[in-house]
Amino acid sequence: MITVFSPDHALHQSPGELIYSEFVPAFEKPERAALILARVKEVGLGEVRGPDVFPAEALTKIHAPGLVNLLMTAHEEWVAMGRTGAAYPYTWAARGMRADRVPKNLDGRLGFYGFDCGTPITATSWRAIKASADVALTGAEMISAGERAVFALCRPPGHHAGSDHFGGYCFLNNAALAAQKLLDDGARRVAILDVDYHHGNGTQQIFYRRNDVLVVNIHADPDEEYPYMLGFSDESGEAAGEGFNLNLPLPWGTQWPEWRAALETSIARVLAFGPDAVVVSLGVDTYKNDPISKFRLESEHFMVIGRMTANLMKPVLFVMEGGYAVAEIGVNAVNVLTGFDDS
Ligand code: SS9
Ligand code: ZN
Repeated sequence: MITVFSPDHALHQSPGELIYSEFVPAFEKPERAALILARVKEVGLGEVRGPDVFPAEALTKIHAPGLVNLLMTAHEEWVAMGRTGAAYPYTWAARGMRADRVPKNLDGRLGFYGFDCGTPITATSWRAIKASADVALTGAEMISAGERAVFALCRPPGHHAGSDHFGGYCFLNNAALAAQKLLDDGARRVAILDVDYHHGNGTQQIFYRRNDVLVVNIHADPDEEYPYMLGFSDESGEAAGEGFNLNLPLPWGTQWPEWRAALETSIARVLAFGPDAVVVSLGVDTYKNDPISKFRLESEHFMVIGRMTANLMKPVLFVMEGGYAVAEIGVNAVNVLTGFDDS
């Protein structure tokens, strides 16, 4: 299968994140994409191409213009205020505060649109964020043009980013942008299957009231795990979207047999929906050695995930999300793709 990749991903480099009173090196780092690309080449997965460049309107079909504008300009404003380093929020919107009024002050706006302190904006972040979105949109365009499967090697990831919020190392929701593009190109229904260890809260929020995009998530139980405040099994969609959201939370320590059973359930739901295309939000942080996750999948299991996805017999766009066991990330991510291709 063809891989879409942009070297501009490396322009986003988080200086670090504050965890348990310590400022630690970022888990979401450029080596991740570099090692996945190296593995794509090593196994001869297929051609690697760059993205096309899409207009801002492709982004604002999914995201609030105020969010897009903040991502573009926050660091410039940060520097204009005499500050150095990356732009981090330090205050956040809570229930009872104004949601109808965007703060004027930069710190207010970072907190209004941001939802965690691990997702900083540097001087060159926007170029990487835009390139990542373009990679996903290009992949979608290729699926619309008749490709059976495409790998969008996105970085930074996207599934935690909602219509008007960024966080969880995510700025724009690459998978959601791709799904919307598939619909705009003529697909009647698109399913998003999110296999990242963390719940894709952004993707769920974006499509929660819609019935043209089915969102299915297999992830760590938010009672125990980030993002804590979304991803429970009783969230099934709202209004026209009722019944078009499926959450399959699993406990810390989940091993392959239980995870695989959740994938079987997901695949049955996707098939019942009857989509014209499927977007897989491909996180490999379900791996046993992932430094921030607590599932126990082994490298060989990623190949089975690819095989089971191929059994859907639908066009599939793989969009890279998380995975922080950097040494093994290439093997794990590409195992999914070779598993798909060999089926
Ligand atoms: C780790 C903090 C987790 C967010 C994780 C986002 C994963 C994106 N102790 N911070 S796939
Ligand atoms: Zn994740």
